[in-house]
Amino acid sequence: MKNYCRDVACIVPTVFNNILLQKGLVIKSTGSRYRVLYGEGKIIDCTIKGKFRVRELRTTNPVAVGDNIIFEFEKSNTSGIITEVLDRKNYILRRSSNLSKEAQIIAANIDQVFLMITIIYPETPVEFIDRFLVTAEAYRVPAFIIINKTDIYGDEETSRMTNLISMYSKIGYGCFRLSVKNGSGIDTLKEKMKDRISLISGNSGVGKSTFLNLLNPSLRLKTEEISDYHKQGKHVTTFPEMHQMPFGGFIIDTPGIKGFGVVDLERNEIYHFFPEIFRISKDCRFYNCLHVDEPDCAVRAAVESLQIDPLRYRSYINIIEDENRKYR
Ligand SMILES: Nc1nc2c(ncn2[C@@H]2O[C@H](COP(=O)(O)OP(=O)(O)O)[C@@H](O)[C@H]2O)c(=O)[nH]1
Ligand SMILES: [Mg+2]
Ligand SMILES: [Zn+2]
Repeated sequence: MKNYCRDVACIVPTVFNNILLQKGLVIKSTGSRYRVLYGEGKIIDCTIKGKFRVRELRTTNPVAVGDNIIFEFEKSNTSGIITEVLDRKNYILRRSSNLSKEAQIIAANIDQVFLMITIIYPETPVEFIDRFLVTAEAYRVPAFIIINKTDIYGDEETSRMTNLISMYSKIGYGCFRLSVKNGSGIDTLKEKMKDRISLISGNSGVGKSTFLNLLNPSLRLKTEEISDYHKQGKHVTTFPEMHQMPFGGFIIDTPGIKGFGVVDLERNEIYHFFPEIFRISKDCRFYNCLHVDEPDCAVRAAVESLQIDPLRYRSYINIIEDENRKYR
């Protein structure tokens, strides 16, 4: 039991105006109630008092998992009131709904994000991976790819996996092969996640819950959740949960959350979030080149010569076109 609010001295409570103020870490949120970890592994349920706002941002939830907060005990001492949210090092958002300008904070103070994918059962499209990576880049959170279910891959799937790993490693994204089923690759990931706050995402069915259960058997998360599937498309408000790991650190699970919308991603800066495209874009003739049909575009030349993978370029174009649609 250590390291759970790293920068915050959780252990030492302060007395201010005769009120005992305590620092804590939000590990679960249901929208109005928050589960807070404080002291040496103690847990208390809290509500909030006052208004907490993220500057220049309309959020539907003032407090999210991963937040470091200050709370005071209610008279009974069995529950608490959050009075302050400490500065966030980062946070990940999604739009509350397609039409809304309001955003939900999914989680705060994340050290790293992992996208779990599978080559088959289900197949994860490259564009889905790229949208995730773009979001991580926009938030400046280090991103990694976990390829699960390696136990069922034959020659063809293994070769597709190897190609993906080679494509993403070349760009600079760390990739991990995993079989939750036979345990291969698990120790490397434990080492990577130890003492950090990690967020895991991925399509339904890739094995996230099974993975978390293996890392922390006391979680007993439901696997093969059909309900997740039915939630897709509907805007059901789900709140992610932060799970404590016995080897140190936390993993945030995002059930029912399909994608993280980057609020107000500018169309002309999307290529900044494709590191290999961004690097080459410096050689384009026009400083404001979008790499679509401009003359003397270094990016398109690099796609022709396969220096940039055409699959990645296609993801880029599709994301741009989506943004175009929004502005029409
Ligand atoms: N063959 C194989 N099946 C797996 C592996 N990991 C998970 N599964 C299976 O994949 C299905 C979906 O797993 P689940 O953890 O519910 O996926 P989630 O939707 O991402 O949480 C379950 O039937 C798991 O038993 C693996 O490494 N190999
Ligand atoms: Mg699940
Ligand atoms: Zn260009």
